[in-house]
Amino acid sequence: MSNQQYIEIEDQYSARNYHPLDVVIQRGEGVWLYDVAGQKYLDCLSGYSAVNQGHCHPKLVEVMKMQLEKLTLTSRAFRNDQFGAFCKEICELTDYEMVLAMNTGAEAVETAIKAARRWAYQTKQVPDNQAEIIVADNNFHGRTTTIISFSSAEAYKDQFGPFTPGFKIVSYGDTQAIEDAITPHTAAIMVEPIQGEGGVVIPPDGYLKRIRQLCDENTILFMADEIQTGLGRTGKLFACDYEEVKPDVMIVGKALSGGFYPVSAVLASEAVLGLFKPGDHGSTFSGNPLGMAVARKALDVLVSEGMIENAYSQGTYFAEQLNQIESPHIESIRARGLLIGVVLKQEAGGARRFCEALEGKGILCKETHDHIIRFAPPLTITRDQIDWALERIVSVLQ
Ligand code: IF1
Repeated sequence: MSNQQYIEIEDQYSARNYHPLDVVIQRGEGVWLYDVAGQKYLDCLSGYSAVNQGHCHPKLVEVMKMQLEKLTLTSRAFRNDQFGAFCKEICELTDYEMVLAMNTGAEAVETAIKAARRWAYQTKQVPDNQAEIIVADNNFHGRTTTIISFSSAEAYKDQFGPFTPGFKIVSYGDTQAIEDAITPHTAAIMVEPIQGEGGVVIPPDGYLKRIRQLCDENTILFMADEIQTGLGRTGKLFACDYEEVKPDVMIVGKALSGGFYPVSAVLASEAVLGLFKPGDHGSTFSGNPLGMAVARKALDVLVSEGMIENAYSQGTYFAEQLNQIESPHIESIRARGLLIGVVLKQEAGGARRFCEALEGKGILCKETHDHIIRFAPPLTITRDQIDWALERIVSVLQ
């Protein structure tokens, strides 16, 4: 079938809830993607940062194949030989006492919200049904109806009401706004340490440290959504590590399985996650042996193959080179590790057409918030591959 035929079938039978580039990918290997005509592309989106380990990492393929032929799902009504090992290994890696495994990022965010509310009522003695959670404007935490209830983007919530109460939206980066929003009913403050979808928005230095302080002073849970920024993307295990801040609740997903299988998780102390009693919460696929096996290996290769350090050094280089490009279209470069945003001037006519031009040169990336081009390649990218990309990026932006 031709590219066009694939597109026509998809457009006829699938809900049109995305506006994808017209590229039809068939195969992935490391940082490279190949379309149905065999055309090669450098992946600068990495499945929205789920493929940090690179496409079809051989060790992840091998582990998943082995598990696939043994056991894929028991439900957690029974135990399996992968689940406990995953829990132990992720808690040791991240220095948290406990973990609750889920599947998608949104489910992990919903789990964190339920944990914060349960903690507010049982530990902080907040009156029933009056727990409040403070979130930031321009946030992105997922697409469920509760999560879009506290989105500040009309497009994400328009005509999906009625909405879940109990959330306060304050301006991102502004700790005074957080302080002013705190009440005796505040259960938690939940933010992305860097707003990905918000346009790679990096908060002022000390933002996370101040939130940590406010939470300590007011007995509030600091919840960090590192589903996109976590697991090496910003050049450290977590973006919170840049300020040496440890949230009470750490939410991860995406690259937790290297993009092989939906695996997400909430990490916290026993004082928080211990409040879930049998039957309080769960999901059919949570903790399944297939997802656990590949997640264990995804975390292993992330660390053992130096991907986090590589993200730091290659991201620094990538951003330095982008900052040197003389282009009438570039407003600024926002970067932390391999989470990079090229902010275009309003008069540049929007980022979509630059992404389409880059596609024509063999680079796949995604615009965010109309005028920002996001570059987030797999963390395995090499200096040569970045130089290959820069050649093309320069020619398009100039
Ligand atoms: C889409 C955005 C990125 C996330 C953070 C939770 C979730 C996400 C910080 C939910 C998911 C994905 C969802 C995908 C596009 C993509 C995205 F543009 F939507 F915002 F990456 F920036 N917290 N982000 O980034 O995790 O339930 O998807 O597993 O919905 O279009 P999920």
